[in-house]
Formats: sequence, C-alpha cells, structure tokens
Amino acid sequence: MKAQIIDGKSVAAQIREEVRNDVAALAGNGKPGLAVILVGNDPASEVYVRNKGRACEKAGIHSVTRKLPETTSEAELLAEIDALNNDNNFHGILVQLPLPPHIDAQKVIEAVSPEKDVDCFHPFNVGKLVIGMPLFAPCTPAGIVELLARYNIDPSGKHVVVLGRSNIVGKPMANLLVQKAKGANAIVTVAHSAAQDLKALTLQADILVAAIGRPEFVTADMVKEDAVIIDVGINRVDDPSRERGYRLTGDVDFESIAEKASYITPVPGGVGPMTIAMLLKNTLTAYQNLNR
Ligand code: L34
Repeated sequence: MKAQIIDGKSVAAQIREEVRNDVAALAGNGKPGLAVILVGNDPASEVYVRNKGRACEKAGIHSVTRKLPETTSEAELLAEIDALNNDNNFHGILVQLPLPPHIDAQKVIEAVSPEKDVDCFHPFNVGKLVIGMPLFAPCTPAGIVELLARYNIDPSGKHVVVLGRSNIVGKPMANLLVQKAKGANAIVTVAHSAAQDLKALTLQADILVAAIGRPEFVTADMVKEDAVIIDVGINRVDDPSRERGYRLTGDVDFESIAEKASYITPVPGGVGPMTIAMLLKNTLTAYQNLNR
C-alpha cells in the first residue's frame, strides 16, 4: 500500500487526553456537563451515543444520556430541551440525529440554546461559523481540520472537493475550510450526486472529503494521484461471515484508493473517533464561556 493511514483513533485519544488535563486544571467549582438525548433505538446511534458517554467519563466531563422512546412527541422533546437549557449542571446539549420522522429536526435544533449548542447546528452558530467568528466548531468537520493539522497537511491554497452537502458535514466542512485562517484557507468545491460530471470534479481534488453516505461510492478512477482522502462515511454492509452480521465501510473504496492516494483515513478508526474528541472540546468551551 502506498498511502499513509491517518490514524484518527490515536489522534482522538491524544485530544481526549488534552481535554482531560484541561478539565482537571479547571478552577475548583464544578465541572463541564454534557446532556445527550437519544430518541428511539437506531442501532448505529446507540453505538455513537455510548461512545460519547464513555469518552466524557474518561475526560472527567459529567455526562447524562436521556434515552427517550421512539414514540416521544415533538412537544415532549422540546420540553426536555427547555429543561436542559435552564439546568446549570449541563453546559452542552446534543440531540443525536437522525430523529424519528414525526419530529421536526430543524425545530429541535433551533430549540437548543446557542450557548449550549456543542454540535454547532443552531442557525445562530451556523451564521457565526460562516462569518468566521464561531462559538463552536462543528464536530465532524472540526475533527477533519484537526486531523489534517496533526499530519502536517496544510489545506491552504489547495483544492478541496467536498462530496456531499448535508448540514452536518458537507456544508460546515466547506465553511470551515474556506475561512482565511490557519489550517484552512482552501479553495473549496461542494459537489454532490447531481453533478453532470462528478468524476471530472473529484479528479481535481488535492484533498477529497467523501460524505455522501453510500458505501464505497468513490472509486480509484475518481481520485488524483497523491490526493489526500478523508472518508466520512460509516456504512453498515451485510456480511454473514462476521458474527454481528455486518461490516463497516466508508464512502470510498479503501483498498484500491490506498494504492493511489498519499494519505487516507480508515473506517472505522478515522473520522468517527475525531467527532467525539471534538465534542469533548466543545463541551469544555461551552463550560468556559458560560462561566466567564
Ligand atoms: N446531533 N447527531 C448529532 N451530532 C453528531 O455529531 C452526530 N454524529 C453523526 C450522526 N448523528 C449525529 C455522530 O456523532 C455521526 N456521528 C458519529 C459519532 C461517532 C462515531 C461515528 C459517527 C464512531 O464512534 N465511529 C467509530 C465506529 C463506530 C462503530 O463501531 O459503529 C469509528 O471508528 O468510526
């Protein structure tokens, strides 16, 4: 294999240790608190939320996961968020997505107090991000910027092609990388499946961020020699040979692209763990902002 693997798991562990030290050094009174709300029983969400709770615990962050039934009404969820907005024990509030279809996710996102919005999903925080004055950096995109920085891959002046335009990854990724700032300053294209000639776009990418949610969608012929490949996808693909019945795969065809790229993130162990590490960072930031 030619490409160097970007080890998100180990970078994330490093960042979590840094957060743990910062939390331990906080002046006496109280510690950061994170409330995570999970509605329903989506198996992947359950894994992610459990990972978040564990990571908080290890970093000395107080965390509570509220598990609400699939049948929870929008009004009940909004009431829960309102209570957490007014609870001084919690500095961060995160409502795990996706939500059941009978709940208006945007309404829920906008119910979280912007000062506690550690996801950076509230329109107030999205706006602050766009103008380059963010309160919080959105977890997954910020994790990617951090990975690039720690591998000394400077996006400045490079062409980054972001595949996918979701509000969780694609759009905030573009908004972060286009900023005139250290670790950013990139030339950004946001592409998606409606492109007339997607391959012509991805072939231009010095750094390709794949966030389309389709297993192994990006193939080696779509990638420029020596490109940096960031794979945000976490897809469960049926695999009867595994005990749990599935394997995890990203949005890129790892095996073939690793022969062509200069750097590549694996799935699992790439971007996923970084999302959680940045969530801890944001929770600490929320605490510091609220205790100023
Ligand atoms: N509100 N909803 C909200 N905030 C978020 O930041 C998220 N996201 C995405 C889904 N919904 C959300 C996450 O937490 C994706 N995501 C996430 C978090 C953690 C991991 C993956 C996605 C993770 O821990 N990934 C591991 C493997 C997990 C497994 O075994 O399934 C990895 O190594 O990639």
